[in-house]
Amino acid sequence: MAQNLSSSAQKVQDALNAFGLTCRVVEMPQTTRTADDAARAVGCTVGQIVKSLIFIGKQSGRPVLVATSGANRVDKKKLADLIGESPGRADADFVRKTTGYAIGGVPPTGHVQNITVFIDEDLIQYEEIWAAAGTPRAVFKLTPRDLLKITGGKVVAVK
Ligand code: 5CA
Repeated sequence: MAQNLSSSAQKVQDALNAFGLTCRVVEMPQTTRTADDAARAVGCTVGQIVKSLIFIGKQSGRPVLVATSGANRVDKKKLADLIGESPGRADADFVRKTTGYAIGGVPPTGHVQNITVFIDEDLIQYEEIWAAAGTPRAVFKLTPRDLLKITGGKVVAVK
């Protein structure tokens, strides 16, 4: 049975549909705000959670999204080499303005503007991974191949 999704979660579902994926956004009774929360809620390992972390190019002011395994931290020096400038951590306002979603629910796709995406190579090993879907309770299950498709992201070493 399809759920009645909140409007932010529905936007993500619409984006997934537009890519031709059959993934279904689910809104959980429990919080999925952090990677640990999400892993607990869906019953997977924290490494299988896709953290959609927003950075800002310090010179250009451009947003960059790093789809990071929930088990990892992004090494800013490695990210700097990838984007050709120093990355800063985005604040909550910048995240909302560039993605259209609040921290804790930022999905890897379906943003209000086009955002360059890098994908943590550690996510590729899993058969199934889970990503946020617009709200701090909404998630969807996908494959690493799906993640590449919906982000156009480049798989990189960033931890
Ligand atoms: N729904 C979960 C799992 S999919 C989720 O969105 N996890 S997340 O890691 O992608 O988003 C939470 C991240 O937002 C935290 O790891 C943290 O890096 C970042 N964050 C939390 N609070 C702030 C803040 N005040 N300013 C900037 N970034 C923040």
